[in-house]
Amino acid sequence: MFRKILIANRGEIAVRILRACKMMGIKTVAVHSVIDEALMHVRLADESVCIGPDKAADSYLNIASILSAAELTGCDAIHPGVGFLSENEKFAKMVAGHGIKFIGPDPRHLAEMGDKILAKKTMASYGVPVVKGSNGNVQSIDEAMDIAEEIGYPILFKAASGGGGKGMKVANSTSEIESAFKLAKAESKSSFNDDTVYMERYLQNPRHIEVQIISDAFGNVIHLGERDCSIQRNHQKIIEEAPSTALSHDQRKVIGEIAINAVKRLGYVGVGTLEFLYENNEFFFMEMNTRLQVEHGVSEELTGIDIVKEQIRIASGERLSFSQSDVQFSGHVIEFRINAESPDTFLPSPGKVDELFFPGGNGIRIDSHLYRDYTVPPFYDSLIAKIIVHADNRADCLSKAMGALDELVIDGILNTTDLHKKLVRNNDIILGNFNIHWLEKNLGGL
Ligand code: MV4
Repeated sequence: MFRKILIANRGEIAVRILRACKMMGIKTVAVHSVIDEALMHVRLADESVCIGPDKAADSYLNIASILSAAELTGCDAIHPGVGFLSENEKFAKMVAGHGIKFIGPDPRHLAEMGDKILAKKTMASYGVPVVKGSNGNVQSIDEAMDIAEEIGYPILFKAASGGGGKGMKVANSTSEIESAFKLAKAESKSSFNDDTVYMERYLQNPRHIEVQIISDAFGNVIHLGERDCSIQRNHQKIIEEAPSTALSHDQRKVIGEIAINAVKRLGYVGVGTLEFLYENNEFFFMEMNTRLQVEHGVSEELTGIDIVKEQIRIASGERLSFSQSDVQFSGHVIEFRINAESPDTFLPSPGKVDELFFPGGNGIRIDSHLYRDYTVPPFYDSLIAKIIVHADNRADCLSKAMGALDELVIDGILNTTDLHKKLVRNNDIILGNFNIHWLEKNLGGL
């Protein structure tokens, strides 16, 4: 097992990783930007190193600086957390080149799944269902017209280097192809410095369903069920839950087996998530996230499995400590993301936390780096806490969440608690009647 892990991240996820390390008897090194000196996990870590100025590009994305910190403190592994360098092939390779273990998959899988066209082709070849489309990059407007005729409208242009919705443009008819194609290409170029785009049939009202998988280097692959992440705005997830109200027992089994088979065929080692769109009882593979995810705690509470601990064990060459038949799914879990944002406009609201009280009790988990008098800086992601609620069934989970959200006090900065208080009382949410567009369509009337 590793002796000392450098946590190349900040905020709540850095605290989460630090907790796993402490439990496993592994020493921790926190790295932080200048303004982040007083972060909770920096206080809790065995050692800390300032890696640069406040801008993420100069600190949390500064590969040379992070590698120096790891060398200086004698770390034998680096956990990249979520976002930042977690899916960066070059970083993973450089970490390995320094004789340090990157806690994540092989760089070749970061590259393969990072290229959305290649990821889709690979998954389709393994029998994973995908949306009908161009099967590769689209070069010209004429070609786009021909493909659209074949697959039918509406169609969607997507960026090959994309993810997070950037570079996506819908065309509802022949007349919209030219502008959609050009806009998608221009946006892809400016966002990813790559104007390669491809086409798919546009699914109009799908759910976002993702499957958590874990696999070791000995060919053992298990899934921890699905998470429904349909409640989102602007490609930012707001609520995640498991199990999804949209799936039957049989559909859950089918998608779990599809995910396991794909991961086995890939030869993928580590934790990961396969993202699907789900519409009219059909799954369509979208992307694979080759890292830990913010919402991993939902699956942890549902199954009792510590995903971060397993991730670290697997990276150090150990076997999965359980098999699929050991995985028990118990009750219902909903995660509420608390962001330092206005609950109405979603504009960031950095500043000092004047008063803080977190709810508690049976089945309430709080993952957060906040403390009273902490100042939320304006430079990074606005996630400040995750309230993860577990109960025997969905109705109890929602009523428990109402109580927990009413107990929660975060004063001094605007945050999304009030939005969640409305959501847990909303009829569509209570009935499970929603898709990926629900929140944006209903925000005005909440
Ligand atoms: C789609 C789609 C509809 N049809 N693909 C958005 C980001 C990227 N990961 C995939 N995305 C979508 N792909 C087809 N063929 C709709 C979306 C989409 C979306 C997907 C998941 C969660 C939220 C979303 C919000 C808008 C659009």
